[in-house]
Amino acid sequence: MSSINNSETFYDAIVIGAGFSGIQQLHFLRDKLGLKTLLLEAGEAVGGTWYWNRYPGARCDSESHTYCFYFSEQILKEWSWSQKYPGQEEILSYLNFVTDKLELRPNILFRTRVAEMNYFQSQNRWVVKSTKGEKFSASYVISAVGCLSSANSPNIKGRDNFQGELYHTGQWPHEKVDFKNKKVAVIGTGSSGIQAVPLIAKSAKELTVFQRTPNFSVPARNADLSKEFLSQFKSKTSYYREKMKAARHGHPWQAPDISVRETLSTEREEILEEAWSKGGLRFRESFGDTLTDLESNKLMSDFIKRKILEIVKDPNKAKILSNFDHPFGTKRPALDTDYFETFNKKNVNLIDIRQDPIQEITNVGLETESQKFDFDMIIFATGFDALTGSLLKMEIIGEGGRRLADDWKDGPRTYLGLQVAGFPNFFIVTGPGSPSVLTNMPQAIDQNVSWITDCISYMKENNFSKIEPKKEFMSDWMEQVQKAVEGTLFPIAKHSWYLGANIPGKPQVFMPYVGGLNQYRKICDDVAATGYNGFQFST
Ligand code: N01
Repeated sequence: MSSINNSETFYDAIVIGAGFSGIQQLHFLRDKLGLKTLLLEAGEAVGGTWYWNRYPGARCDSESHTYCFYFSEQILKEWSWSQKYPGQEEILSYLNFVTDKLELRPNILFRTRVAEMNYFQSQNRWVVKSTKGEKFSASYVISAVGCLSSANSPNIKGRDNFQGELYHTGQWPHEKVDFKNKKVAVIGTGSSGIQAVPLIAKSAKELTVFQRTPNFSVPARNADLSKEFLSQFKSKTSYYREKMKAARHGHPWQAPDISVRETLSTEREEILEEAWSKGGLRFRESFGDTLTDLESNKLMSDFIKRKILEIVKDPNKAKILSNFDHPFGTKRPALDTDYFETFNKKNVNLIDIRQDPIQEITNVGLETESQKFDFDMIIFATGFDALTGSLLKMEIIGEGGRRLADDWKDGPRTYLGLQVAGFPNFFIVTGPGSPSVLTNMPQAIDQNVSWITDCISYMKENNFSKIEPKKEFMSDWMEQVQKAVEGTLFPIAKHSWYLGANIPGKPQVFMPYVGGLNQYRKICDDVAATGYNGFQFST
């Protein structure tokens, strides 16, 4: 176990991770509260998710003018997005622009992966240790490691024997990957696979997609942003800010209060056709009961299924792609550009691995139960150990030597997603039990970061040096998180990463709070307004 000694550098606060959360948290603690703050980042540069996910087609499916920081009018006005949905390179440029604008680099230590952190009760301090053995000490530690940052590379038999190129979308190389004249396999058809497949198919000699679960996807209909749009947006930032605050998902719109099944079929068809032609996440918000009423959801699902059957010419491929096993929206649906159309290309094959499971990876390719394939390249688009993966990769040791990994062996437990009993002065941005991945992330991040900053400011004003949640409030919050999901269709999707079901052996607990970011914000504000009800402070 680490011990505090004189060789450590002391800080007021340490932030871990330089994505959207870490950048905003460092800025707020350093510049609003005047804390001596250090940000530790494993990568060589800022960006988080957008630093690591460089696969072809990587793009955000929140609209760019909402997928950004709203805390600075100046930054909102100075930066101009080029397209409706921002691509990975542009988001990375934006995060570098903000980092430079706020002069954050002197407070960031790159190439520093946190291995371990220990809380020392006698000094009320955390000691954070990197994989290289450096030690840093601080009163507060804020995890900003992200919800989807620990890549899941399935341990398929023979994986290490493959002689060709092997990639994971979430750990994509910085050098250009060339698909020309190559036989390529993509395993996985979540958002990453669905974005990458059409682009890989353009230059690969042959592309074979291995699908386990058919995924819903709606056309993105990406487009360049006009000067008129950008100037109206910049003149109305408060309007967008308020709209996003009012919404359950942090986007600047609300689903109308109409039911899919109670709408006349002709009218329903018109609404859905129009939404499909406009594309984007708003399709899901065409009606108010898509995620709460099974019959309504089936009507939406059937509409998408019909679209796939219309687009994909080969009936066998069309059937594999549309044979849905879960209600629309209960696993994260994707936005795409020509995903289903790509299966009409002669060089694109599709294998249903529920019917013909992958047996092993060989030195020259891959074998399913009934077929042998040769590949030059295999790409895992197999997602992440979501929400808890990156947190638990760090050994986090709290009061009295308790390990976070032990406390969470049956699933994560937090109060409001923000703190864990027994781990004083340790905060999590977009932690399990908060709305996080169900929202437009920068908005959820802004709420969490602002709340944490206000809380630390409150502690300073009141001369408190230690905060942690009361156990009974944490249990009560966990019950509320489970109750919120019981009123929805989410539990029907048994194989979802929201539940941890994509990781063998991971406890299956629905992790995000589905009650809505607007409702969650109100709960957090009420807690703060009542002197942080449910938390205990000491001096
Ligand atoms: O990962 P996923 P992702 N053998 O977990 C399959 C965000 N994101 O990287 O569904 C074979 O969704 C798995 O199958 P199944 C977004 O929140 C956002 O695509 O588990 N297959 C699935 O098909 C998103 O939801 C953006 O049966 C295996 C796929 O791999 C989240 O990140 C872009 C397997 C994994 O899909 C994750 O997306 C990209 C195995 N052993 C990502 N294990 C945008 O904003 C898993 N699979 C646009």
